[in-house]
Amino acid sequence: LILERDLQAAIEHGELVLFYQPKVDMRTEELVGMEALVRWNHPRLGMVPPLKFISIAEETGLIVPLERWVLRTACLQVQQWAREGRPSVPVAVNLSQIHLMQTDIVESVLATLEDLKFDNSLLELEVTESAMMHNEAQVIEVLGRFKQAGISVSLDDFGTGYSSLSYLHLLPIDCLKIDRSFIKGITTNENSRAIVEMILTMSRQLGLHIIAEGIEHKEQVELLRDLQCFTAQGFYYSKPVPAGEVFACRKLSS
Ligand code: G
Ligand code: G
Ligand code: NA
Ligand code: MN
Repeated sequence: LILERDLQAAIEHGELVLFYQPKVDMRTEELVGMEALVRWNHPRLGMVPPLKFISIAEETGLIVPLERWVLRTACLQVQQWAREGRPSVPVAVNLSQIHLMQTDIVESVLATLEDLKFDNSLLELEVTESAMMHNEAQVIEVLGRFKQAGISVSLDDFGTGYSSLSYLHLLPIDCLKIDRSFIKGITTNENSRAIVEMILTMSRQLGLHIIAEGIEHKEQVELLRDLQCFTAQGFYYSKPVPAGEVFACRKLSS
């Protein structure tokens, strides 16, 4: 059982760590980005996955200091990779709805980037489709200010949030991440495939980039390439790995 005070202490005592999952160009197998995913390296329990503590963090408000730590740490890591001569690709961090709704969210993120002298164009924010549906007007305003500052925004888990397609074109976003539940059946299930094709057509019409999440098989890669979808994230290329292993992944060509 994870308690609020344990999590508070974990944030303060440096027990959180970031893993990174590559985003890959399926044509060239080049690394084109990565997503930072938090874990809790618990002294007794070992590596605790985020599903075990994100909801507690959200219920207690600890998600705000937690994600501030994630942002700062991911940016510092990108700068460290640059010093090591690694190709510079954007890093994505997840923003919980609770954090997104903080009145000073834009100022807070921009202050961190300024403090680190971080290149804004190397940051992506991932916001879930369900977070968008609350306080639509406020979300549009906040995301618009991020976009203005050169930070890109992706709609995560797309297709699971029952969002109204009629206002998708109003959202200041750059990219849709197709939820892995649709990718899972893409080569075996007519309906999954139809949904993915529909999302691809729509995203082209709206000028949005697309990432296919949860790619696990070569057949999925081949089908998606045929459908002109070229960016992927999934176990087929790499699971989320510690910072030291991202560029060691043999499957990737960069
Ligand atoms: O890494 P893994 O696949 O176990 O992640 C499980 C879930 O935890 C995913 O939905 C992921 O988006 C979420 N998650 C990981 N890091 C963060 C974070 O920093 N903030 C939020 N809100 N969710 C995160
Ligand atoms: O979109 P979200 O932030 O929820 O996604 C991150 C989560 O998805 C992480 O927990 C990661 O481990 C998981 N994930 C990433 N790629 C795959 C995959 O190919 N298959 C499955 N089952 N899970 C994946
Ligand atoms: Na995400
Ligand atoms: Mn997702």
